[in-house]
Amino acid sequence: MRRPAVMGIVNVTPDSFSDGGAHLDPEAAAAAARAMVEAGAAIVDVGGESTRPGSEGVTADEELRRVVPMLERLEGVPVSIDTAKAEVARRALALGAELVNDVTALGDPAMAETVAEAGAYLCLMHMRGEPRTMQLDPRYDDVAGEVAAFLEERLERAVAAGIPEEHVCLDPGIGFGKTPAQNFELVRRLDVLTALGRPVLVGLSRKSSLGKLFDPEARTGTLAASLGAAVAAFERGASIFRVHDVREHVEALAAAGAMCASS
Ligand code: HH2
Repeated sequence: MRRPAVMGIVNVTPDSFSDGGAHLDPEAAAAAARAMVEAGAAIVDVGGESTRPGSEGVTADEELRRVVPMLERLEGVPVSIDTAKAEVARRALALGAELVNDVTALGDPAMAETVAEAGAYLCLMHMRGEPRTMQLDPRYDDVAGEVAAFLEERLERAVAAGIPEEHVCLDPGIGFGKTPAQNFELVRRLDVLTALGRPVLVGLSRKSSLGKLFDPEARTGTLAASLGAAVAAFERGASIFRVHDVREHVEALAAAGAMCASS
């Protein structure tokens, strides 16, 4: 039986699209992370820079100022660091993080070496362009094929830098330079990504594509829509789910998993 794993999201940022400002106190952020593990999260993804459409990004110093006080309070909690900067990844790994969630898939030339040296895990995510401009009329001839080709090339790069292939998972990057229709096509054709032989992580939680099913102006999706999307992705082969609402996803995916189980 394929067991779905849930990655809980804790953004230590003032401006993340959904939980921005909710976790600025490091003690409260650490408590939220521990509660996610108690609710069934396999790992907690800590982020200090919003990548929402239109965002400008922050310096490494500012990112470290946000995440380090929280990471120092997370002993015993499995942690992933959501960063595109090797400098931030290095510090987080030294503080016990086990996985680097890189939304630029090795955009920083020092990232692969940093992950390899630490013997850490790595999530490679596809993004078209950069957050500031990525939603300005994204076009693809074949979105699933192009995303898969990009991730395959970055996976080869990671392995060439000394990261064991078994340490890498792949993510189509829902909402990162894609229209709602392109996001849904990526989930519908997830087999093109699972064919690369690595676990596929998806981040559909509360994303605006889900909200836009009901309201064209929506900036976030509802919990119910997030659960439906996660189950659909699970049925198409995704195995790791990056979510804000951990307990609800653990329960929904356990139910979906029980019905997929072979006896
Ligand atoms: N989505 C976001 C951030 N990091 N990482 C992966 N691997 N996959 C995703 O889909 C993904 C991600 C955006 O969501 P969030 O962290 O909630 O918001 P923000 O970027 O505004 O902080």
